[in-house]
Amino acid sequence: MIRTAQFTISSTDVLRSPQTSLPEYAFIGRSNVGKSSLINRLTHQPKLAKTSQKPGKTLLINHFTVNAGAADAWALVDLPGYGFAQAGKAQREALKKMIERYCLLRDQLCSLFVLVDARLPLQAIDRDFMNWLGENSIPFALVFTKADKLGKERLAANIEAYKQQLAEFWEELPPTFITSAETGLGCDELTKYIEKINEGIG
Ligand SMILES: Nc1nc2c(ncn2[C@@H]2O[C@H](COP(=O)(O)OP(=O)(O)O)[C@@H](O)[C@H]2O)c(=O)[nH]1
Ligand SMILES: [Mg+2]
Repeated sequence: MIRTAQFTISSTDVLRSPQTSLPEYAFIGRSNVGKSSLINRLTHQPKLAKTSQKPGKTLLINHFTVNAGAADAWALVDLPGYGFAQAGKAQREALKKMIERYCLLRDQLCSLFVLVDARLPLQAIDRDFMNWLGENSIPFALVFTKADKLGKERLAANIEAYKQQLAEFWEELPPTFITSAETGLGCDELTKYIEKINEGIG
């Protein structure tokens, strides 16, 4: 159960991230895929993470604490979106470095959630990033977003096609979740997944 959630701090580098031992989960994906919206829906706080219709707004590592002070507390992170085309090359490179350093050096990171738009086929940038995670043994789950924008059959067909694309170069698929920040679809499953990992650690 997510009872409370609060903003902790923003940081520009993993070494400036809060020094806590809470199990941590981070949301990542392309700009505008719905990272902040899903965090808000999960935590039942519509204004916790800043959302925007304009992509490329989050340039910091934003830290949140769930159930602060309780035995079942954990940390949630909203990472900057990758591959924002309109950002300059230097900014894209800096963000890439920030993201990679966080993934590689954040010891308490239990799992990343890689968010992808349920309406789109596998995008090269997501494929490359997930391959990079695999090569570096960084655990992650795949989260399809904006499921409400598709009809039931279309959604099922898209997800199936997406998984088949992944299966072309992976032997094993990561855990997957189908979500909507609009309707709350998949949020209970995501929360339960996190709690199960936390129980395994605690
Ligand atoms: N219909 C629908 N729109 C969504 C959903 N999630 C996000 N959006 C919209 O997509 C845009 C980008 O969302 P945001 O959470 O800021 O994306 P971020 O850049 O990945 O953090 C906003 O206009 C949101 O309202 C969803 O599940 N359903
Ligand atoms: Mg955002």
